[in-house]
Amino acid sequence: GSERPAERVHVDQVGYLPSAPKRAVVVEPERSAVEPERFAVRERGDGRVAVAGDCSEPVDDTNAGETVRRADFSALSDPGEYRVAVGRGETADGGLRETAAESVPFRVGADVYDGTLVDAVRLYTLKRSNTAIDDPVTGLDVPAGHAGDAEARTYFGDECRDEGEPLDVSGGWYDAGDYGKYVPPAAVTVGQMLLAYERYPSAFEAGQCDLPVERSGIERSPADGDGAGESEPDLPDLLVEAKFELEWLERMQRADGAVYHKVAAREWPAIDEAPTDDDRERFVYGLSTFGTAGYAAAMAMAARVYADDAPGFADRALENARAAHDYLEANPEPEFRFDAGQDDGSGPYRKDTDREERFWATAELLKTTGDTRYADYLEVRFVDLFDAAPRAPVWTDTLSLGQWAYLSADAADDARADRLESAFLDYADDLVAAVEADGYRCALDAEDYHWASTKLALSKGSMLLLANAIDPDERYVAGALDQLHYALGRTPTGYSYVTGQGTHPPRNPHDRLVEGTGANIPGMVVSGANRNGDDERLAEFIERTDAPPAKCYVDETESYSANEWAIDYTAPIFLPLGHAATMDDA
Ligand code: 9MR
Repeated sequence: GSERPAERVHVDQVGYLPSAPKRAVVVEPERSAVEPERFAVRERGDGRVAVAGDCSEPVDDTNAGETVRRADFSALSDPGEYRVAVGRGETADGGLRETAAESVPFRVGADVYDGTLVDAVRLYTLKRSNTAIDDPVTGLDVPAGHAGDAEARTYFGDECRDEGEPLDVSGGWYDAGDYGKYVPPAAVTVGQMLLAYERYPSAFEAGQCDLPVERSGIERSPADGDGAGESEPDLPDLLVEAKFELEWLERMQRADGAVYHKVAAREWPAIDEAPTDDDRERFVYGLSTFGTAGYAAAMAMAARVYADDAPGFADRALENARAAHDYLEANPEPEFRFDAGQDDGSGPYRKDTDREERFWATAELLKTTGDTRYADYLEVRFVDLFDAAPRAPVWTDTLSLGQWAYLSADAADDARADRLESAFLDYADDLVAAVEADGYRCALDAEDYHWASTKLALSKGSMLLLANAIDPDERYVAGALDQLHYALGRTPTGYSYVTGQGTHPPRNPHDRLVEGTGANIPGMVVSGANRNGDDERLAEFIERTDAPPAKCYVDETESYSANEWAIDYTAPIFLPLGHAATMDDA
């Protein structure tokens, strides 16, 4: 366990961009303390007052169960390190006569999130399965684990399904705090990475992260087909890492185009087992049309994104995507093939419908190829989804990734694309209103504080940046950055929900690689506040403290429903970080 932060003045604990709005959230004291009527932002070194003013009137924040004020210090644009103090009265230098509380230190600078971006990309490298890692930055030093992934068997009940030779499903990232590898979150994670790259290519460079691995990933033999052995010196690190996952994904595809569901063992490893301690046999389980569709979407995106720097790989990705889509066309009913016992030692990632994922797959293929057969498939099967209200993408629902792909495709029908653009703007306008009404400017409503709420806040923020690409509006950008500020520590709990970022990051993530090696791995977006208390430790905390939704969080290793990371939790941070990295460019 650990002490909970006692901060009363909440800031983005990493910091703010010079040109962006800057706000602190100030918790109103319950009784007879000094009222936080005014604020003063002081330089950390000499205490000089850089900017001061009045706090807003108090407002109730029901999600946090608090009354809060805001201190708006957007006028501050000089790079430096600061704290925000709040209190009463005014001194000659503009400071406070009585100080009630002060924030943790934070930075202002154009490069303020560069370290977060680097940590977020490197995190995936450190989570590579079947890969020896010796990382001078974090000290993580692990030999390759789970060697059996190179010849895994398909599994069904007590029997191994006879699908011919054992499969090589090596590579890819461990999903989360466990060592499973699952197709649906992999597809949406790669999708969000590639989307961030497509929107903000200049934010992601080759060599920016000093990846502690060969940039070409697991050695492929020429027999692996197009692109094997390609040298890609110019490939940005983000794309190097996404490619590593894509290469695993393609190993999960069957000859008929369908994609298996996951690679996992029949029981969970203990929380302190390093990868090499876990010698349980792992199997290839299940198969689904929703996972096959997500796969097709990610591969179709890869065919565009890698076309210049890794053309052989891009060609192969397109073939993979088309083959998956052919399977879907031949199998129009949703299928989730469940192998008996497949969830005994791994997460379910189950979804029995697949329309949102099919829509995404087909729209990406249309965008990449311009082939009218994909436009026809959408018209015939999914005409209703063109007019469905946009929703923040998550692994259970990729509708709006598909809507975005469609509206930005050259081959789109103009009238449909226009309607979709308006729908994105309507979504953004509503979300901005909700953000502005929330005490912490968090995009989550009361019901959203469920498992992986931090991810949802970032995903909602990402939607604002897509709207901003349609019709630039500084409220959209501010609202998106507000979700980054939330993830980085301007929260009701006082925690940053990203490991290694800020003064009060999660220090006890539910993570086998961390527990098994003792390493600190920065860049992990943890689940965060979860009012449903889906594990014993968190449930006990909620019961004992009667915590409001936004405070249902514990920084405890045991709490897998509040304090675990997963690949798809960090994924939606790349759009806001990409925007931030390019915002103060001349
Ligand atoms: O992120 C997943 C979340 O949306 C689900 O509600 C939850 C319960 O099914 O599972 C989460 O995913 C976990 C996965 O099943 C296994 N690896 C760890 C993932 C993060 O907790």
